[in-house]
Amino acid sequence: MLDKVVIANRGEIALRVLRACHALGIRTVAVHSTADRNLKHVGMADESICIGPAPAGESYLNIPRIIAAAEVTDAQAIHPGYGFLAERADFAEQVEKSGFIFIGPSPEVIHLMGDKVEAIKAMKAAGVPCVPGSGAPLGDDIVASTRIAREIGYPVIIKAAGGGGGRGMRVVYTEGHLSSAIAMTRQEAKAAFGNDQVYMEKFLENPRHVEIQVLADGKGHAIHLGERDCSMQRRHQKVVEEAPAPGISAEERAAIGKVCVDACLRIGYRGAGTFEFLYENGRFYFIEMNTRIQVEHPVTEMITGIDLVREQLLIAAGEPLSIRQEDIHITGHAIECRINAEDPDTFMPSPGTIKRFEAPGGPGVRVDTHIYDGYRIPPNYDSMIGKLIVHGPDRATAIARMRIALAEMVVEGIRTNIPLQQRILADGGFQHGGQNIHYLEKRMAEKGRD
Ligand code: MV4
Repeated sequence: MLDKVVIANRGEIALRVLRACHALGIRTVAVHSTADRNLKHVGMADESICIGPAPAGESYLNIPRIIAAAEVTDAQAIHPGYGFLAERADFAEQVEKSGFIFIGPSPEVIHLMGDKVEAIKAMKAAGVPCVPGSGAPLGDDIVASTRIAREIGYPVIIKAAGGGGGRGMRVVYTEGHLSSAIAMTRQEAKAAFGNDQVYMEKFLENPRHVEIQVLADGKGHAIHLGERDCSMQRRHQKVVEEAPAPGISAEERAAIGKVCVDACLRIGYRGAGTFEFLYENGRFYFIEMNTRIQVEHPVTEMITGIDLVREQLLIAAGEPLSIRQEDIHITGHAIECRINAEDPDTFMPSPGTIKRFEAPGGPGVRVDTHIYDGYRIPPNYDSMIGKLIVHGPDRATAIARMRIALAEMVVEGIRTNIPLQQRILADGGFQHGGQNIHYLEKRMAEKGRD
């Protein structure tokens, strides 16, 4: 087993990783910026090291400082959490070259999934259903691109190979707009990602976002843990996630899950991972793979009883996966509401000092947060301050528990999106289930909002 892990992150996920380490008897090293000396996990870690000033570029993204922290503390491994360096192949490579274990897939696999065109090629070759598309970067020949778009059929979407997560995309409804859309997306992609490659897909107009969680040991064994529905989003930021996805049958789950497991084995995947799909008219279309633990992993943990961060640590320690697919049983329904320090109407960040925090409780309620009474939220980072997760025997019970938990939760001193979450949970369309990725923004655009 590992004996000491550097947690290269902050906030609730750093605390989540620390707890998983301590549960396995692994000592922890917290690395933090000067703005983060008072983070909850920093006080709980066996050791802590300040790695730089508040701006992430000089601290949480400072690769030499993080590797130096592992060296001076004689740690064996580095857990990247999500965001920051979690999907940087160059970071994973430098961690390994410095003699440490990167808790995640190999640098080669991270690199493969970072190039969306290469990722789609690899997945298609592994039998994963993808969106009809160019299957390759678009060339400079507009005649060739026009032919591809006609074959696919309008509308099409132009995406940056170096993008992902909603960055660098443009929808094209008619041939007259194709050439300029390609040129503009290419130009933006070059500026934003240093990679001007773009590709084309059929634009699915009303899909849901359904993703499959996998675990693989890199030794020939992989499993899936079912799906999550993350369609409740605003500007590519997920707001509410749930598992299982409403309306997905056990047969559909088993079939798409097996496809993902087989793909993991084919590409030599190791660790926790997520296959992102668009789901429309009963069909799954792969769009991207995430090579990290995700924010919304707790809903999967609640319905499977599997501790995903524990499994990440065991896999990184070289243990073969001890869970077989037959051991995975989905029980009940789980919902996660992201709690953000932001104005519930304008979405402007609302950093500041937490004057009072009361966590909700009761059966099936889980609170993943690093906030406490008197904690000051710095203005330098993401506005997510925690996650409220509930589990119940069925979806209606989970919704009822979430509404009570949101009502119980007290966060004073800053503004939060708790009122928005209350409105979503009270919404008839949400309660019906199975809404598409546009539902929340459309609903919010309607005046009255209830
Ligand atoms: C799409 C799409 C429709 N058709 N691709 C946005 C995030 C990135 N991961 C991919 N995204 C989309 N790709 C095709 N071919 C619609 C979206 C999309 C979206 C996807 C998931 C969750 C929210 C979204 C919001 C807007 C657009």
